[in-house]
Amino acid sequence: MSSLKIGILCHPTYGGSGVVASELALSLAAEGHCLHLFSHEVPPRLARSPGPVDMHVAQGVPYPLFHSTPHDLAITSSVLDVHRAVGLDILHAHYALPHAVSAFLARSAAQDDERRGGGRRAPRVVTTLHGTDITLVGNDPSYAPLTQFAILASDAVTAVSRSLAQRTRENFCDEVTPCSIEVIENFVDLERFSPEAAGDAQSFGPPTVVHVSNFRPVKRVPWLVSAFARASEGTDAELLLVGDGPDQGECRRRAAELGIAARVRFLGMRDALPQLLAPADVFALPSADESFGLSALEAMACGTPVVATRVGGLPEVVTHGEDGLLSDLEDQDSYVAHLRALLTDRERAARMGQAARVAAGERYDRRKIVGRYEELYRRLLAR
Ligand code: GMT
Repeated sequence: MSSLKIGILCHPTYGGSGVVASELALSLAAEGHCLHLFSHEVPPRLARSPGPVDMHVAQGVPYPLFHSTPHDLAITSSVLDVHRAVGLDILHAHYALPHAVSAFLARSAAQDDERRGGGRRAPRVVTTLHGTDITLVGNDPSYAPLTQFAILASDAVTAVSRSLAQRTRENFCDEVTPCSIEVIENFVDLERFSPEAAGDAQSFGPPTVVHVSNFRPVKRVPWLVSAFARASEGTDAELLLVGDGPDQGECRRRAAELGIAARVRFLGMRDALPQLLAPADVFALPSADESFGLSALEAMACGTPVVATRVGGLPEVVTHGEDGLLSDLEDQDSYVAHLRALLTDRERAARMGQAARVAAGERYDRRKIVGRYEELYRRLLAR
């Protein structure tokens, strides 16, 4: 099969779409495709890999007239430059705003070049919806019309869960504006995220709950600190909080108020996620909304069961009673009971963890899912 020239546009986030976009770029490059990644910084997941992906950091020039520097326009220009030089086949935008719009603009400019007779064939645009680009940001009245346009103007749209595809249809599509959305779930590297990453750490220390996120309100990390305080009463269990973000201060205050500061550890942003996830007894994700929950999948691949809320796409990833436990959003009693059940019965937690590893391998293996993106690209190019 011929190798493709693929441009990926993404936010340089520590988690979520920044991880999916970086891992996809690295996996496609490893298959022999030519990969260009566009962002306003190097995404951390890409930064720690030696993989052959050409990185284009496009920040734009600051100017007093701009309230903030328009990175999205700089990214569009950079994509166009690369397309004119090498001829990109595919532009794959991760997170609708602004990347689907940047990709659309770059494609329009490339089509203009083509019409004038001098240009290469314009690239096809694929947009992958990740979650808050539909549920929190994209559907705000200030952005909704543009989000809808970007979805309709893409050559293909994918969503990371059935739940997100359905919510996109409800918010943005109808008989007048029908949209076709393909579900391509997130994926995990089963070699890197593996129970073996635990090394000797497993089972020797106190029972542990681990949580990884960007500490935004949607993740409800202060709520988790309160739930953990109740669930771990009378035990020496620890809560490891990995990542950073706006709610971190509130979490520290709450842990101190509840008298558990010594058992709640703030680890900040870490690259050694498998080594932190694999030895833990439980991964906790009590989000108010979650289109997929990539961090939960990475924990499952490490053999760690998930205690989560029954929201968005989480019930598609976690099977209640088999590889994790789910509670309704506002039911803290149930969430506490689930955490306590696994912290006080480590054998049950380990059994569920084994089931989690199997589920991750059967449904979310990186090779299979990346193959589905590649198939989609080839389908579009054959049109
Ligand atoms: O909203 C975030 O937490 C970040 C966001 C992103 O795009 O970086 O995460 C979303 O995308 C992830 C990757 O597809 C999903 O695993 C997360 O569930 C989703 N977050 C939410 O829906 C809150």
